[in-house]
Amino acid sequence: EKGYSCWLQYNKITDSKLIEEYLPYCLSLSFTEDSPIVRSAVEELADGVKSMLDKEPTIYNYFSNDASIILGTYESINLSDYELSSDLFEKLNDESYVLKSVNKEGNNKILLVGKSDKGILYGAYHLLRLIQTRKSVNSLDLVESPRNQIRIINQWDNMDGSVERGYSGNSIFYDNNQFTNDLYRIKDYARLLASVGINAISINNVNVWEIETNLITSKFLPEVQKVADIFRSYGIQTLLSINYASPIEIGNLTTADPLDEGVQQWWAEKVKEIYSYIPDFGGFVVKADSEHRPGPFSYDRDHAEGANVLAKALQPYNGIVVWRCFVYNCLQDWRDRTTDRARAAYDNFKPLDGKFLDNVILQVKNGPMDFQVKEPVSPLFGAMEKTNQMMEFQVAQEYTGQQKDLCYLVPQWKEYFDFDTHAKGEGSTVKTIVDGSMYNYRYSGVAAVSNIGNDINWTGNTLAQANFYGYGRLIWDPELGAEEIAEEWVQSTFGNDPLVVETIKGMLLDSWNIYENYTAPLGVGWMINPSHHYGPNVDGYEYDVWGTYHFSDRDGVGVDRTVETGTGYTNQYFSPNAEIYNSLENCPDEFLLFYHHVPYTHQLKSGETVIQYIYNTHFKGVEQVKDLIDRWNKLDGKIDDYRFNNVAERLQLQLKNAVEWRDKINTYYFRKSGISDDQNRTIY
Ligand code: BDP
Repeated sequence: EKGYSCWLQYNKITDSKLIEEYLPYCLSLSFTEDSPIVRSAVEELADGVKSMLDKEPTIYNYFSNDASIILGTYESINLSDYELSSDLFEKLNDESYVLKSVNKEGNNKILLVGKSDKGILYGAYHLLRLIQTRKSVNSLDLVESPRNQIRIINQWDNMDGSVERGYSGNSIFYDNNQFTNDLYRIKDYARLLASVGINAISINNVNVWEIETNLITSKFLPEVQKVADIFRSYGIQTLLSINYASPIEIGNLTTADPLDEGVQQWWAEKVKEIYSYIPDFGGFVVKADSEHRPGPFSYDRDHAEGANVLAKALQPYNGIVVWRCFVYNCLQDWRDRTTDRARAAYDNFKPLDGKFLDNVILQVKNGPMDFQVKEPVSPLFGAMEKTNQMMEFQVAQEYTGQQKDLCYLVPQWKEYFDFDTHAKGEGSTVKTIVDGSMYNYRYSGVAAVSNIGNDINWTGNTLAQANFYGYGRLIWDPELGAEEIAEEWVQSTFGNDPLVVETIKGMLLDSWNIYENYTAPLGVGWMINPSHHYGPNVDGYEYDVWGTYHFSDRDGVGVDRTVETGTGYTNQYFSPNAEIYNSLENCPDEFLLFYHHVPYTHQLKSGETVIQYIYNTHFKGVEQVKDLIDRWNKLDGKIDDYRFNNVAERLQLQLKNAVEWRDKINTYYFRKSGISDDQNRTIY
């Protein structure tokens, strides 16, 4: 095993007690209606059962009372036979399902009823997960619905085969400016995505270069269609990132002005053409007026005007525009210390609330900066009552160790979800905004940048699969615990040996904090090498036009974002968050340097000074990485060599990285501050 199957291992069960329990339920399978999605569910169940129980189930493609697994939609199954009523299903959404164990005339059966075929597929994966994690299936009585409507993954794949911020090989979609022929791998990717509930994918980078601009032309649409056909049979809608200047670049127009009639007409026809290939096409993902990408600003139009021209074209087909809010001035003058990149998304978008058509959804990064190891939640969440929003996470570990260093991100994502914005008083958590319930958004959900590539194990570091898995599971149900998700993932991926499960789970759960310990302290962010974003670089961004500084000098460190003396960013939050962050006294330590510039001797709530905290965490972080290595080494021989070595090698790289961070950060602050470590440890 090299990690290719990820969490869909379906390893043979050897415990005879378990076989005794599962086997009677898995002898045969009957499906009451047919569709490509139902076929995917049946195929997965049959393969999983055969592999785990060594018994190929008999398959009936009609209703058979004899079958031990019966699956169908609520309209095709005689619900009353199983003490179910259609009232229940009327209240559920299209992706919901019921899993129920029943005993009919002395025979154990499992009933899997979907509201639609998508529900059946998700239920099939659920059942397989239960068996993989050795849960009892004797008294199942589950009703499941995803909490978030759009659950999308964004590929940052370029057609030359490279992946922007990819740390696991090249693209599985493209090579040499063509689509790859390996449709099997794309199908396996669809299986992985569907197994954790992902229902949409954008298949090209948000930065759309010349060649990818042609994805929406007849040159490539037949290929996009093939990919979309595969994803469709796993309940996944396909979207494309587009170039805002397409009317000029591929349409021979002289403008891309969204208010120009010729441009509007052009988009309408273009969209019609796309739907002739892909009737359930999802829509466009757009990065406009950001980091040198074209957009409506060139024509003095705002983002709403920019997005609406696309939305209008997509409306007749129920397509959506996913408009990204990662907009800031990346050419700010580094001598201008008043520009605050953190303010940008809110300043640009908040004034436009209510101006977007209702098939536009704003995709907002979790924090105001850019996927740092620690940054507060974006103040845009809650601030736009009349505009659909979704949250963007980054599963790819761009700033969190690039899949060399271990960093399990589910705990971080949970913090964002659980954050109380107070937008409508106490309890206005981010998760109730992004799931659409707080403001009744027509479209809502969560997006994330994918971390996969064509490495044999998909994610470079095998343990980084946990982030892919965890992303899907958490956005399906934000109430799941980070530990629960980690445990499921380890069991499905590495089996059920308690030592293996406890060790890997523990490593995952500790990893985010460890990474934070040896990198940028107390929320200050950005002390990373510019451009490739791996390893420490204390003053790199100080002299970089892209902005973001930590303002360290001989007297202190941190960014003053207060209203009185700083950038005023704190005011973008609702009360009482605004006042809490604005106050040096009340600001939580974890974000202290994000909001305040303080002397090195400033005392944290723990009693430690800032400078001593920096030294302590950086020494500690390295020790913790050594400890991770020891913990992993205990698994030698307990898991297969390939995956063992894959992780062991990366842990060594992590150690090297942590040592470099420790030494550079500690030395830097020692020299800046002139204050010694109170334990006299070696600082260079
Ligand atoms: C940053 C990445 C850059 C992306 C950009 C984005 O460094 O490669 O293009 O985000 O999200 O994190 O558009």
